[in-house]
Amino acid sequence: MKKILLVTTLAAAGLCTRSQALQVDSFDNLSNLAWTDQQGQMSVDTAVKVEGTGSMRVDFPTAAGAGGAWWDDWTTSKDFNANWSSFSSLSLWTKVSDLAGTERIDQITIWDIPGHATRYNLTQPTTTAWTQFNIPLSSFIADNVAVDFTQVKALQIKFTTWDTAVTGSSSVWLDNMQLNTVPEPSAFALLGVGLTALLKFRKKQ
Ligand SMILES: [Ca+2]
Repeated sequence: MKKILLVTTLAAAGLCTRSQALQVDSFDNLSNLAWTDQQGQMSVDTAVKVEGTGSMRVDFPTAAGAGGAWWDDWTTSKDFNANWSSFSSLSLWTKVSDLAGTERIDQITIWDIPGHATRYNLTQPTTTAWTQFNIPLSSFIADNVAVDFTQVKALQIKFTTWDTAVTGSSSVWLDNMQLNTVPEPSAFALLGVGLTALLKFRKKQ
């Protein structure tokens, strides 16, 4: 009886944590990127990656100076589904070459078709290892009017901090950006909970 209970509970737990993801960009190539305000040097790194055949790498030259900002943009005509309303979070992997400077992914901005912006500021990294951020879409803060997630137009990523000097000779990597759904209990998971309750009831009898 205990074995049945354990198997049922494990099956329910496994199904409860299942979620779906839609890849926004693999960064195996840079064809989906429209790179503006470019001062860093962007390339595909086929050696340092967490997914597929490569990651996006941005190298910051010493001469970049202060006040620089680096952006790359997607548009709905290129890569991702404009309707994000069924997704709950945006995840990405990032890595920095060192912790001495401020070079990193600093801010992500989502724009809708009417032109409203909502932003999320990432925290300063504490490790040079690959780190995954999984950002709830509800954690993005709108500039003024709330963004309509049924008609997302563009995604912008700002590298390094605004109005802060670039220390130079640093690199930032970005890989495997995905949209994720909220894990929801499936019918099998609910069945598992029901069976568990039934087993407990029988045990009491
Ligand atoms: Ca990749």
